[in-house]
Amino acid sequence: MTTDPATDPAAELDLDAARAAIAAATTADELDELRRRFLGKKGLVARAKESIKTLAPDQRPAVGRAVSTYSAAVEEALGARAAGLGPAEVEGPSLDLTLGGHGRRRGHSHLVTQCRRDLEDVFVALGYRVAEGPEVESDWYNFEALNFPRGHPARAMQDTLYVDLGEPEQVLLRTHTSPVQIRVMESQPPPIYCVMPGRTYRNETPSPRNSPVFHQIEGLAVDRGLTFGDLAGTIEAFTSAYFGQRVRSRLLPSFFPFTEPSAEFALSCVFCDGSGCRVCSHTGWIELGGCGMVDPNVFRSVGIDPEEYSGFAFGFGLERMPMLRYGVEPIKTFFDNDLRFLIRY
Ligand code: 2U9
Repeated sequence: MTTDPATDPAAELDLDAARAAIAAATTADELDELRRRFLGKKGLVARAKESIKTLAPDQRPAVGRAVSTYSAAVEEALGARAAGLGPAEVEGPSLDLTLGGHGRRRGHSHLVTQCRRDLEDVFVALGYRVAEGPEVESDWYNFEALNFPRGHPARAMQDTLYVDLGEPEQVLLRTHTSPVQIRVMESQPPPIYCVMPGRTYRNETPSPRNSPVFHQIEGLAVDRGLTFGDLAGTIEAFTSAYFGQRVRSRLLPSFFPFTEPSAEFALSCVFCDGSGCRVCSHTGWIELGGCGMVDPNVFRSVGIDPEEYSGFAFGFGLERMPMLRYGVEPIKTFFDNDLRFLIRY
């Protein structure tokens, strides 16, 4: 970057230098040290984020995006180098005859947690806040308030795990993070710009490609004058911040009870750059999640006037992001706790 370090906190983030240092690392310990230097609590990225607050508000989004892009690229370089070291070097020498005195390998966050934090950073740089809510929910927050009336066929698509508490089928494990959006809208007036990451549950038999527990992240924006164009631009912004500028996004019509109009969004294939390969079934696109304009019925259920405000929302499975970025598959890998996976990422 060529900007002035005195005025631009992203200016000292030199990606070429970071990549060179990572490429020169020959052991897992060296990589750990570099991860701390670049991405640690007191690392370069953390310091740059801290100083974004000192900038003029109109400068923050651009600098925030630059910091997120740098952080994603460093993360990718660290992952690629760890993969390049191979299991023997990552796990240390296969025959170690030294006695005593070994430091313990320091643990690190699970890949899902890393991804969640990376995405939170991307959205915070876009001006969003992060909200959380309970995993045990009521029928009202999980379905009714989201325009899924009793008996609505869309309820059957979300195989629900009910909790044996109170009235039958009134308490459940949330099937999506959308109930948090209802709670946020109930607790504060617009404007709202919020993301909701968290664990979700479906009544699925565990298999390599299906997990009854998975993670979602959803976003909600409610303000005067928001349009479908704002939604499309937001999807383009966060997908390119996470995957890099080469990745493009597209929307196709769909249906969800809580949004109208609704769309599915897809990324240009990160493996073949959109030219068509086995992973994208030769379409050039990989489907990621759903989105749409908040349905007026949803606004009415939380007391927001749909004549005055409009809003958009989007949601996708969190595991899909590192699956695409690092080629991790199947989804079961995230929940097996296999040390070879946990150490590598
Ligand atoms: C409110 C209003 C609108 C959030 C949305 C989707 C579409 C969606 C799934 C994709 C894959 C989750 O992980 S997944 O199963 N999500 O398709 N989510 S629109 O819309 C909302 C949410 C809350 C009040």
